Amino acid sequence: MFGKILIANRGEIACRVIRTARRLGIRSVAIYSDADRAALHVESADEAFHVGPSPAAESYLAIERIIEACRSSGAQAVHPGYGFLSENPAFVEAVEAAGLVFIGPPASAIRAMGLKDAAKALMEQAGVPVVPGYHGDEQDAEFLAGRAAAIGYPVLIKARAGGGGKGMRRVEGPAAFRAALDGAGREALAAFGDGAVLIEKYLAKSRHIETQVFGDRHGNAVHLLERDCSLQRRHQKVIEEAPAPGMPEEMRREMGAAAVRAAQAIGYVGAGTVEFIADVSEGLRPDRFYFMEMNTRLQVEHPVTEAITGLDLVEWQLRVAAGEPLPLTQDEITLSGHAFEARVYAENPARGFLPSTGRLTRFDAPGGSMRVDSGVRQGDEVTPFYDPMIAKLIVHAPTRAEALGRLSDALARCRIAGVATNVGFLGRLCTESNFAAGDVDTGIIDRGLPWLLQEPRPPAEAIALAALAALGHLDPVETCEPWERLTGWRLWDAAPHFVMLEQGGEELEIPILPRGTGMFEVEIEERRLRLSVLRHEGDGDVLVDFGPRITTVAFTRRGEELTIFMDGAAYGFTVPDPLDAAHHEHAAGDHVVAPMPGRIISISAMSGGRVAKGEALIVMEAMKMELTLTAPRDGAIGTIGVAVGDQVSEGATLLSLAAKEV
Ligand code: MV4
Repeated sequence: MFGKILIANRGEIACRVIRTARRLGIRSVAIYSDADRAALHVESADEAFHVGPSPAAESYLAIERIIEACRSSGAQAVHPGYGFLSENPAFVEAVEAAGLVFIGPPASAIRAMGLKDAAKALMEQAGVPVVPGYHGDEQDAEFLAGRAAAIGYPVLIKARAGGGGKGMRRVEGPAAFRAALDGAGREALAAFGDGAVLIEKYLAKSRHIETQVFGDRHGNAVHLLERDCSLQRRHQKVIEEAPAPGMPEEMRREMGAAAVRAAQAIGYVGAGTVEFIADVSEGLRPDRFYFMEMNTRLQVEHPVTEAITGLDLVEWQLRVAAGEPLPLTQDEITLSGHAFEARVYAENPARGFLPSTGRLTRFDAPGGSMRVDSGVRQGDEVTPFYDPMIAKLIVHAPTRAEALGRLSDALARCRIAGVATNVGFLGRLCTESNFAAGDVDTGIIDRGLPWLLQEPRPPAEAIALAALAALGHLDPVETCEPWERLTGWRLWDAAPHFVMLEQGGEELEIPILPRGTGMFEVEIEERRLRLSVLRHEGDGDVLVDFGPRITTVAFTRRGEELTIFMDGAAYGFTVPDPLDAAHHEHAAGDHVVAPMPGRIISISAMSGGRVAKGEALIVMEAMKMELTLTAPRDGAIGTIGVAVGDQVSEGATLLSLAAKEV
């Protein structure tokens, strides 16, 4: 076995590989770009080498710099992860030319699968079923139109160099064929520098089912069952599962055997995935699955296979690369339970899933029996340079229903702030009826998109908590001195504090009435909510009594951004900066707000009295300084919410001017 390996990747997959290397007593070397100097994968590895500037083309794709890092570190082998150089045969050759081992297939196997038309021809010869269609060299438009007619419409035109749906066109009938062909060819040429296409029968209702395969250097190959990746959006996988729901045992056997034949046909070594498309217009049938392509790397979704087989696929990769035979025979590989993986992304579903960058001001993934594969930690920055995946949540349970329940629960307990995420979207997807029933197909997300994108409006309870958090009432109280805790509370009558919040483009002004230690009344849309803060559990978690319901909520505040986590949802609010409010008349509007926590020293305003803009109204002591708060505009004094001697928190409304006379 190797003594030291270099991981030519970053993020969660680099961390994933490092974990297994460490367990096997193999030292790990990370590489990093400028943006990743303090990244988790750098910290996790035994050593780390800089390979270049932040853009991947100058760092994680810079073959020479990476080979140089291998030499400097003395690594004996290179794990490519997924993406970046993982399926680049020139990289494999460079690694091998440097006298190192590539932890993956031979360059020849990658090349054999690189062009879809050649791969399909090869697979057909190997007895692997392929979608009825044309995948030859002839590209004459007349000729291709003839083939399309022979296949029977609808047909799908695909780029032979393609993948990810680029250069793909569905054609309903002969009249539309020429235009679609020209479009697909142009797109393929632009994307891959190769305009050649192939034509397939279009399968109207399909599933994406893929088989995990492994080969060793001794001519053995096995499969590790299948995954269903039908839940995709724009050819990006969203939730994957294993095994494929409803898969008949006979079909599993046939698909597995076909995948092994595919691997053997190209002399495959290491971890690979054979992607099939299953025609499910009449349900899953053993004779209705077809080879699509082979991914010659470890895939993002490999953990669901690990969950149901109990195997460590990275360990297998390392053993095979070191020349050991496959650890198990086909008979020894068994299926146990059901697993799901959800990909949590920093992206904004409401804005067309636009990647969201920024600092992860909060990142709490659920613990317990859950597997969370991540390459970032709280406080890290999600940059525009790389894939914005934050984490993969992987659950495993005896049955599909239980596993889906766990996934749903895990998503509900995810607390992420600082960037937009797809967590709510994933949570709703878990409740989609066809998916929940195991009746999946590749169209589920597109058909459900309108409601999957519906972010719920915050309930009154969440707005109330946001208002309390804005005033600091959800912060842990440091002192045990009861009088110090009675912010704004007076025996004879409670003085309301007004909190300004912004939510979903709306401005809210929320009155809060302190009702004693940790007790408040909050008025929202004419409704008075009574609630008590019972306990601070640390890190923003608070136990709240809404009477009769008690629930744990959480909040994160950074600058003006406030997130309330409640009942499995995250609600974002903006709290206008009180410092701005006090100093900028446009923001101050009708209120005098405490710019920081402190004590009221004197009040020169009188209820009903007229004041001029800039006139001193309240003096408070804050951080051992005296602050004079002035009238934000000309007008009459409305309510005075504080008394001399009151302790007030940052953002508390101290005084309001009467509404402007028109
Ligand atoms: C197809 C198909 C229907 N019929 N091929 C999408 C990406 C590329 N890997 C192949 N894709 C498809 N090929 C035939 N002959 C439907 C798709 C397809 C799809 C496949 C898997 C998962 C999601 C998908 C979403 C849209 C279309």
